[in-house]
Amino acid sequence: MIEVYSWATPNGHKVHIMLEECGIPYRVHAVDIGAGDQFRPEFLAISPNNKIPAIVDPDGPDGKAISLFESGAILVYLAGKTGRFLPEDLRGRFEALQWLMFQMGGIGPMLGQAHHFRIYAPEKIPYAVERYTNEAHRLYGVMNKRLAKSRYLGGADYGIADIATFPWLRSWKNQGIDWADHPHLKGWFDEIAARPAVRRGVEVLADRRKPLVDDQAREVLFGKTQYTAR
Ligand SMILES: N[C@@H](CCC(=O)N[C@@H](CS)C(=O)NCC(=O)O)C(=O)O
Repeated sequence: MIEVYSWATPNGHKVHIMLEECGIPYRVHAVDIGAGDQFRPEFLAISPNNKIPAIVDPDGPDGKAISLFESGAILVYLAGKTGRFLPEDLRGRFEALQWLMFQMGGIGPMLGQAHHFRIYAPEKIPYAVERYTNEAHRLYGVMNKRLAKSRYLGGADYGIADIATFPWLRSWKNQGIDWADHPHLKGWFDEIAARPAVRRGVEVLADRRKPLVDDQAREVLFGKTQYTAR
Protein backbone atom coordinates (compact mmCIF):
# COMPACT_ATOMS: atom_id res chain seq x y z
CA MET A 1 0.00 0.00 0.00
CA ILE A 2 1.51 3.34 -1.03
CA GLU A 3 1.31 6.03 1.67
CA VAL A 4 0.56 9.44 0.18
CA TYR A 5 1.20 12.66 2.10
CA SER A 6 -0.80 15.30 0.36
CA TRP A 7 -3.39 18.05 0.18
CA ALA A 8 -6.06 18.99 -2.39
CA THR A 9 -3.91 21.31 -4.51
CA PRO A 10 -2.70 20.93 -8.12
CA ASN A 11 0.56 19.25 -7.11
CA GLY A 12 -1.31 16.87 -4.84
CA HIS A 13 -3.94 16.12 -7.48
CA LYS A 14 -1.26 14.96 -9.94
CA VAL A 15 -0.33 12.06 -7.66
CA HIS A 16 -3.94 11.25 -6.70
CA ILE A 17 -4.87 11.10 -10.41
CA MET A 18 -1.87 8.91 -11.31
CA LEU A 19 -2.65 6.45 -8.52
CA GLU A 20 -6.30 6.32 -9.60
CA GLU A 21 -5.30 5.84 -13.25
CA CYS A 22 -2.92 3.00 -12.32
CA GLY A 23 -5.38 1.40 -9.90
CA ILE A 24 -2.66 1.10 -7.22
CA PRO A 25 -3.90 0.79 -3.63
CA TYR A 26 -2.94 3.87 -1.61
CA ARG A 27 -3.69 5.56 1.68
CA VAL A 28 -3.84 9.35 1.97
CA HIS A 29 -2.45 11.28 4.93
CA ALA A 30 -3.68 14.86 4.95
CA VAL A 31 -0.97 17.49 5.30
CA ASP A 32 -2.89 20.69 5.95
CA ILE A 33 -0.54 23.26 4.44
CA GLY A 34 -2.70 26.16 5.67
CA ALA A 35 -2.32 24.93 9.26
CA GLY A 36 1.45 24.34 8.99
CA ASP A 37 1.52 20.51 8.94
CA GLN A 38 4.25 20.66 6.27
CA PHE A 39 6.74 21.89 8.89
CA ARG A 40 6.32 18.90 11.20
CA PRO A 41 9.60 17.00 11.62
CA GLU A 42 8.06 13.69 10.50
CA PHE A 43 6.89 15.27 7.23
CA LEU A 44 10.19 17.14 6.69
CA ALA A 45 11.97 13.79 7.04
CA ILE A 46 10.39 12.68 3.76
CA SER A 47 9.86 16.09 2.15
CA PRO A 48 12.73 18.40 3.14
CA ASN A 49 11.40 21.31 1.03
CA ASN A 50 8.23 21.41 3.22
CA LYS A 51 5.90 20.87 0.29
CA ILE A 52 3.32 18.27 -0.61
CA PRO A 53 3.10 15.77 -2.23
CA ALA A 54 5.36 13.01 -0.93
CA ILE A 55 4.96 9.25 -0.97
CA VAL A 56 6.35 6.25 0.86
CA ASP A 57 6.27 2.96 -1.00
CA PRO A 58 7.06 0.09 1.38
CA ASP A 59 7.82 -2.04 -1.66
CA GLY A 60 10.54 -0.01 -3.42
CA PRO A 61 12.62 -1.10 -6.44
CA ASP A 62 15.01 -3.16 -4.30
CA GLY A 63 12.21 -4.54 -2.15
CA LYS A 64 12.94 -1.95 0.56
CA ALA A 65 10.83 1.07 1.43
CA ILE A 66 11.44 4.23 -0.60
CA SER A 67 10.23 7.75 0.10
CA LEU A 68 9.98 10.42 -2.57
CA PHE A 69 9.11 14.11 -2.78
CA GLU A 70 8.60 16.34 -5.90
CA SER A 71 5.49 15.45 -7.87
CA GLY A 72 7.38 14.99 -11.17
CA ALA A 73 9.74 12.44 -9.60
CA ILE A 74 6.75 10.65 -8.06
CA LEU A 75 4.98 10.43 -11.42
CA VAL A 76 8.11 9.05 -13.12
CA TYR A 77 8.51 6.56 -10.27
CA LEU A 78 4.90 5.35 -10.49
CA ALA A 79 5.16 5.10 -14.28
CA GLY A 80 8.29 2.97 -13.84
CA LYS A 81 6.68 0.82 -11.17
CA THR A 82 3.56 0.10 -13.22
CA GLY A 83 4.94 0.32 -16.76
CA ARG A 84 2.14 2.74 -17.62
CA PHE A 85 1.70 6.33 -18.83
CA LEU A 86 5.29 6.81 -20.07
CA PRO A 87 6.43 5.33 -23.39
CA GLU A 88 8.92 2.47 -23.32
CA ASP A 89 10.83 3.53 -26.43
CA LEU A 90 13.52 6.10 -25.70
CA ARG A 91 12.44 8.65 -28.30
CA GLY A 92 8.87 8.61 -27.05
CA ARG A 93 10.02 8.61 -23.44
CA PHE A 94 12.14 11.75 -23.83
CA GLU A 95 9.45 13.48 -25.86
CA ALA A 96 7.05 12.91 -22.95
CA LEU A 97 9.62 13.80 -20.27
CA GLN A 98 10.38 17.18 -21.84
CA TRP A 99 6.69 18.11 -21.50
CA LEU A 100 6.70 16.87 -17.92
CA MET A 101 9.71 19.12 -17.22
CA PHE A 102 7.92 21.99 -18.99
CA GLN A 103 5.10 21.52 -16.50
CA MET A 104 7.43 21.27 -13.50
CA GLY A 105 9.65 24.21 -14.46
CA GLY A 106 7.12 26.45 -16.22
CA ILE A 107 3.45 25.74 -15.72
CA GLY A 108 3.58 25.04 -11.98
CA PRO A 109 5.87 27.87 -10.85
CA MET A 110 4.49 30.53 -13.21
CA LEU A 111 0.80 29.75 -12.71
CA GLY A 112 1.53 29.59 -8.97
CA GLN A 113 2.85 33.16 -9.19
CA ALA A 114 -0.19 34.18 -11.23
CA HIS A 115 -2.44 32.85 -8.44
CA HIS A 116 -0.34 34.61 -5.83
CA PHE A 117 -0.35 38.06 -7.37
CA ARG A 118 -3.88 37.92 -8.80
CA ILE A 119 -5.60 36.34 -5.75
CA TYR A 120 -3.54 36.10 -2.56
CA ALA A 121 -1.19 39.09 -2.44
CA PRO A 122 -2.35 41.59 0.21
CA GLU A 123 -1.80 44.48 -2.22
CA LYS A 124 -2.46 44.46 -5.94
CA ILE A 125 0.80 45.20 -7.72
CA PRO A 126 -0.11 45.97 -11.35
CA TYR A 127 3.37 45.12 -12.68
CA ALA A 128 3.29 41.64 -11.09
CA VAL A 129 -0.34 40.97 -12.04
CA GLU A 130 0.40 41.91 -15.64
CA ARG A 131 3.65 39.96 -15.80
CA TYR A 132 2.19 36.68 -14.54
CA THR A 133 -1.11 37.02 -16.40
CA ASN A 134 0.87 37.54 -19.61
CA GLU A 135 3.11 34.59 -18.78
CA ALA A 136 0.05 32.38 -18.12
CA HIS A 137 -1.38 33.40 -21.49
CA ARG A 138 1.95 32.68 -23.19
CA LEU A 139 2.24 29.22 -21.61
CA TYR A 140 -1.34 28.35 -22.57
CA GLY A 141 -0.42 29.41 -26.11
CA VAL A 142 2.58 27.05 -26.14
CA MET A 143 0.37 24.13 -25.08
CA ASN A 144 -2.39 25.09 -27.51
CA LYS A 145 0.10 25.03 -30.38
CA ARG A 146 1.50 21.68 -29.26
CA LEU A 147 -1.99 20.18 -29.11
CA ALA A 148 -2.82 21.43 -32.60
CA LYS A 149 -0.26 18.86 -33.80
CA SER A 150 -0.11 16.23 -31.08
CA ARG A 151 -2.97 14.19 -29.60
CA TYR A 152 -1.61 14.64 -26.07
CA LEU A 153 1.03 16.89 -24.52
CA GLY A 154 3.59 14.11 -24.12
CA GLY A 155 2.92 12.54 -27.54
CA ALA A 156 0.43 10.17 -29.14
CA ASP A 157 -0.74 8.64 -25.87
CA TYR A 158 -2.16 10.07 -22.66
CA GLY A 159 0.55 10.06 -20.00
CA ILE A 160 2.28 11.69 -17.06
CA ALA A 161 2.84 15.04 -18.84
CA ASP A 162 -0.95 15.35 -19.22
CA ILE A 163 -1.56 14.15 -15.67
CA ALA A 164 0.92 16.73 -14.32
CA THR A 165 -0.49 19.63 -16.31
CA PHE A 166 -4.24 19.14 -16.09
CA PRO A 167 -4.70 20.02 -12.39
CA TRP A 168 -3.02 23.41 -12.86
CA LEU A 169 -5.41 24.37 -15.66
CA ARG A 170 -8.50 23.78 -13.53
CA SER A 171 -7.86 27.26 -12.06
CA TRP A 172 -7.84 28.95 -15.48
CA LYS A 173 -10.19 31.69 -14.27
CA ASN A 174 -7.79 32.69 -11.49
CA GLN A 175 -5.02 32.90 -14.11
CA GLY A 176 -6.99 35.36 -16.26
CA ILE A 177 -7.38 32.90 -19.15
CA ASP A 178 -10.03 33.07 -21.86
CA TRP A 179 -10.50 29.56 -23.32
CA ALA A 180 -11.59 31.07 -26.63
CA ASP A 181 -7.91 31.92 -27.23
CA HIS A 182 -6.84 28.27 -26.81
CA PRO A 183 -9.32 25.93 -28.56
CA HIS A 184 -7.04 22.89 -28.94
CA LEU A 185 -6.07 23.08 -25.30
CA LYS A 186 -9.72 23.42 -24.29
CA GLY A 187 -10.62 20.22 -26.18
CA TRP A 188 -7.79 18.39 -24.41
CA PHE A 189 -8.83 19.83 -21.04
CA ASP A 190 -12.45 18.72 -21.41
CA GLU A 191 -11.43 15.23 -22.51
CA ILE A 192 -9.12 14.75 -19.54
CA ALA A 193 -11.61 16.25 -17.07
CA ALA A 194 -14.12 13.58 -18.14
CA ARG A 195 -11.82 10.60 -17.40
CA PRO A 196 -13.24 8.61 -14.48
CA ALA A 197 -9.84 8.31 -12.73
CA VAL A 198 -9.30 12.05 -13.05
CA ARG A 199 -12.73 12.77 -11.58
CA ARG A 200 -11.90 10.52 -8.62
CA GLY A 201 -8.39 11.96 -8.25
CA VAL A 202 -9.49 15.57 -7.94
CA GLU A 203 -11.98 14.61 -5.23
CA VAL A 204 -9.24 13.23 -2.94
CA LEU A 205 -9.11 15.46 0.18
CA ALA A 206 -11.28 18.03 -1.61
CA ASP A 207 -13.67 18.14 1.35
CA ARG A 208 -10.77 19.14 3.66
CA ARG A 209 -9.49 22.08 1.64
CA LYS A 210 -10.40 25.57 2.81
CA PRO A 211 -9.75 28.78 0.89
CA LEU A 212 -6.19 29.88 1.73
CA VAL A 213 -7.26 33.36 2.69
CA ASP A 214 -7.56 33.23 6.48
CA ASP A 215 -4.85 34.99 8.49
CA GLN A 216 -3.29 31.76 9.78
CA ALA A 217 -2.94 30.26 6.29
CA ARG A 218 -1.51 33.53 4.94
CA GLU A 219 1.06 33.66 7.72
CA VAL A 220 2.03 29.99 7.30
CA LEU A 221 2.35 30.09 3.53
CA PHE A 222 3.54 33.62 2.82
CA GLY A 223 4.76 35.03 6.14
CA LYS A 224 7.67 34.47 8.52
CA THR A 225 6.83 30.80 9.28
CA GLN A 226 7.93 29.85 5.78
CA TYR A 227 11.38 31.34 6.31
CA THR A 228 12.26 29.91 9.71
CA ALA A 229 15.43 27.81 9.39
CA ARG A 230 14.70 24.08 9.89
N1 LIG B 1 7.83 21.32 -7.16
C1 LIG B 1 7.01 20.80 -6.11
C2 LIG B 1 6.04 21.89 -5.67
C3 LIG B 1 5.15 21.43 -4.55
C4 LIG B 1 4.33 22.57 -3.97
O1 LIG B 1 4.51 23.75 -4.31
N2 LIG B 1 3.41 22.21 -3.08
C5 LIG B 1 2.61 23.22 -2.41
C6 LIG B 1 1.12 22.91 -2.56
S1 LIG B 1 0.62 22.85 -4.27
C7 LIG B 1 2.93 23.20 -0.91
O2 LIG B 1 3.06 22.13 -0.34
N3 LIG B 1 3.06 24.35 -0.28
C8 LIG B 1 3.33 24.43 1.12
C9 LIG B 1 4.38 25.43 1.46
O3 LIG B 1 4.89 26.11 0.54
O4 LIG B 1 4.70 25.57 2.64
C10 LIG B 1 6.24 19.57 -6.62
O5 LIG B 1 5.88 19.57 -7.78
O6 LIG B 1 6.05 18.61 -5.83
